[in-house]
Amino acid sequence: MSEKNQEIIIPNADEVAKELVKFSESINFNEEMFLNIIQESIAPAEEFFTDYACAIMEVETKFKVLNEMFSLKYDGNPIESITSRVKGYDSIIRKVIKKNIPRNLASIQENIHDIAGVRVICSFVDDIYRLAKCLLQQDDITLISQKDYIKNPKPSGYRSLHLIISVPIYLENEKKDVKVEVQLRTIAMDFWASLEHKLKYKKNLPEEKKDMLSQELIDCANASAELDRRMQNVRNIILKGE
Ligand code: 0O2
Repeated sequence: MSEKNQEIIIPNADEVAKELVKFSESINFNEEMFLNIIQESIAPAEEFFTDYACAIMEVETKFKVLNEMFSLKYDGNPIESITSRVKGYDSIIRKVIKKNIPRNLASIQENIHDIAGVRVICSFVDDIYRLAKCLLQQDDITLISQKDYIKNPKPSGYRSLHLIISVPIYLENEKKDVKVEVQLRTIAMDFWASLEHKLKYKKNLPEEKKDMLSQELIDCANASAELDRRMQNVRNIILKGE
């Protein structure tokens, strides 16, 4: 996912357009035929990605509003940072192949739920559940599925709360419901996940070293879960003493 406050990146259609220009020149297309191809193939793809970028804006705004509201009520911001991304063409294609789903935009929309991703980083575990509850009780949000990898961590040690939601976006003459994956995690969970992600994509490490690091990361995940629990306890005591 992108850095804090970075612009949402919509996968770029420039490369596809360049290939199309080359192709049209090689078979002597006229301008009108070329524009038709652009209209028929690139425009729907751009619209597809723009819908997800708009849905991200809606969800980010909802979290920013909740952050402001909580900071007034509880004297502190529950959200440390929000990062978002629209999945790139390459990862979408990899998922289409992995899931063996039909290769068209409608099927991708239906079957791939994390094309729009919003990651919300909190200091404390309690804030994760409080924010998720507030988001889900908003009447324009529909919960499609929820995976609680905090209560039930993955064997790798991965912890986060995942929500797949549907949010409406309002366009010129229509309303569309768009799916967004929201990942809520603490700073410690995020620190762990980014390091583990690096190990996953490290290709040139010998197998035994990978196994040793995976085990080390499981131990780190347990230590970071314990740290989250202790920090939450300290905070609870401070709040009670007020
Ligand atoms: P990226 O680049 O992070 O977007 P599916 O989403 O359909 O493939 P599933 O099982 O429903 O499958 O997804 P899951 O495992 O609930 O959540 C997928 C996302 O969670 C991943 O996205 C990661 O962001 C994160 N995640 C899940 N497990 C791990 C893990 O063990 N380590 C780390 N570091 N992250 C994890 P993607 O698609 O992998 O990519």
